[in-house]
Amino acid sequence: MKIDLIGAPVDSGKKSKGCLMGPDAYRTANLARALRNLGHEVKDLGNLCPDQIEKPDCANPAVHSLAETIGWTKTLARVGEDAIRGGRLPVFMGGDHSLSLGSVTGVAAATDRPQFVLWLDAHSDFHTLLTTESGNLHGTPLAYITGRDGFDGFPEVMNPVPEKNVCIIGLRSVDGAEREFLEDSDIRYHDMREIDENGISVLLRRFLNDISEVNGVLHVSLDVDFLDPAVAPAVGTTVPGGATVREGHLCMEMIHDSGLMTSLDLVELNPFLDERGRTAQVMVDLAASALGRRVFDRPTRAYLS
Ligand code: 5AB
Ligand code: MN
Ligand code: MN
Ligand code: MN
Repeated sequence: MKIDLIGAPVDSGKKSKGCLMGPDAYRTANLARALRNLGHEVKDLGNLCPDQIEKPDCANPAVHSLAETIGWTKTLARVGEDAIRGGRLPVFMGGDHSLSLGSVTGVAAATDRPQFVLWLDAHSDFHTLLTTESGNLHGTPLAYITGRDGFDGFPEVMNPVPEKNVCIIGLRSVDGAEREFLEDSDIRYHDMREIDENGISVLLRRFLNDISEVNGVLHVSLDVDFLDPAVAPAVGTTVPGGATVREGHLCMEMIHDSGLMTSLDLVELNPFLDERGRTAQVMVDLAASALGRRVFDRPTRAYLS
């Protein structure tokens, strides 16, 4: 596989800073080497800069860094679209989760196959510019990419991802406005309790099966806070009770086996809050699992059937 590593040091999606160091932390943790060792052709495109745009008006005074975030959206959408059209798999090295406003709209614009999105996150990121109370735009990408109104000033979404093609796994912090809209949507969402009661593989397998049935393609957006803060402390928005390292790997291994993933976001890593690089390392290991790393060449289930 040809892989583009895209440095997206986006730090405009929330007030506390540090995610801009994310791409370099992934480089230091040898993401490129890990993927090359799996036989991939890997190119690091370096760190990108946001398009410069004029500050648009916004009805919600809480919203901040709007122009910068719109600038990033434009840049990343373009680069993501180019990668897909060129037959490469973009890995967006974040940067905070507002980068997905661009990464997902870009890749979705480039494909003729049905686009699906897997959102691994403690949060639903389903605010609009008008409903966000924090004003932090890293809490908005799922609403934008599914084509909801309330994003004045942002580029029009050409190929919105249908709600029924989105699956959120890992939820444990959802705001009132998000909950209302989610419950009213066709998005499928699974909170931590559902993971505990069913096992994460049951939930994910159902989604992956539905994607293969219609010959779809899958974008995976992995927020560090999907994982429990005990194993992934380098994030500003910690919520206890998250996924284990093994649950993370199981998702990634199943995603790899499915052959469906065409693009990946690694978001919300804040190296300033890390402990000796351990969160960066966990994220690199997870990316490697999604791209083919396994303990044995033959899945164990071959022996079980
Ligand atoms: B993340 C919150 N819902 O809107 C808000 O980390 C948190 O990308 C958003 O998932 C978290 O500020 C955004 C309270
Ligand atoms: Mn998120
Ligand atoms: Mn989150
Ligand atoms: Mn976060």
